[in-house]
Amino acid sequence: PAPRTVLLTGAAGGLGTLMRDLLPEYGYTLRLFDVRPIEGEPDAITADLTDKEALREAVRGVDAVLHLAGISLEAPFEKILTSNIEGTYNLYEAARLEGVPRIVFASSNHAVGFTPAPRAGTPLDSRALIPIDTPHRPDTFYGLSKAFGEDLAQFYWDKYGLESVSVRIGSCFPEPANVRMLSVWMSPADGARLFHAALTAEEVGHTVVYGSSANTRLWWDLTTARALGYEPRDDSEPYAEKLIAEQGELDPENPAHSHLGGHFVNDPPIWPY
Ligand code: NAI
Ligand code: 15L
Repeated sequence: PAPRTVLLTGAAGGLGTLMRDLLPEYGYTLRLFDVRPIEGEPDAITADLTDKEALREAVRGVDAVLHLAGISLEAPFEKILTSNIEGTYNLYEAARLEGVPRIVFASSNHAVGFTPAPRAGTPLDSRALIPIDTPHRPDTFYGLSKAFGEDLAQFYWDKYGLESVSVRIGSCFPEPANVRMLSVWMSPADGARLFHAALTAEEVGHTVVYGSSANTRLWWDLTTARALGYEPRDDSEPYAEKLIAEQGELDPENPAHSHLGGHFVNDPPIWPY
């Protein structure tokens, strides 16, 4: 049966706000969780992922969790450790203890960000799309935390039978903002379609999928996402002409253009100070 009540962590964030608008159309009742209060949502749970008691209470009785909370960009390792590594562990442990059967985990392209991007300009069907079983190649401490989250999801499935779908999201924003995003963009409407599929598909065990629309310039293989029942309807191509006119084509000599993770591969680590 389709899960009805879903705990949405990170509900105050960009993606959380988009999903608060879009997911109720699929029949879900959302329970909201974020460390930041959400205006107009008096019932939202305002708590940190470090608060194990709050998490136990938040997951109690839900049919599934859509776990979007965490630091969403590169940050000092200590912060990533607390919010993304320990925080995701705390969520999984709360879900196990409360018998929640499934978590949909917002992983990221940055778990595999150092993977070379398929050559731009090659026709779609002859392009070597990045396979889902490509090795982890994190491009940041942030990406490393997503690789950890995927392994944690696998572990909780193998050890405890708690199911997960890890979605390696590309760029989920209302519009693609640069030429790289033409290849990895996920429209918010397709994002809702994919999360719905991940929440409802039967017997997922731990499934890893890429999260994007059916872009003409797609870089990766959507087979495992489609196997969940996901049918993307959008394509970034209508944005291509304008973005390329403004920014130029991707430069194969620039590591930030020639790797999946974009500028994350070039950015220096952020050290504590
Ligand atoms: P965001 O930064 O706008 O939202 C993240 C939310 O998590 C924020 O509201 C923040 O307050 C909350 N949060 C952070 N640390 C927390 C903690 N310790 N306890 C409780 N709440 C905490 O990020 P966005 O764009 O909405 O992304 C959502 C998730 O999807 C993140 O996990 C991100 O890594 C992942 N993702 C997003 C992509 C995108 O294109 N938007 C691409 C790939 C992954
Ligand atoms: C991510 O993982 C980030 O959370 C998001 O803000 C974007 O930077 C996205 O990846 C991307 O690669 O475009």
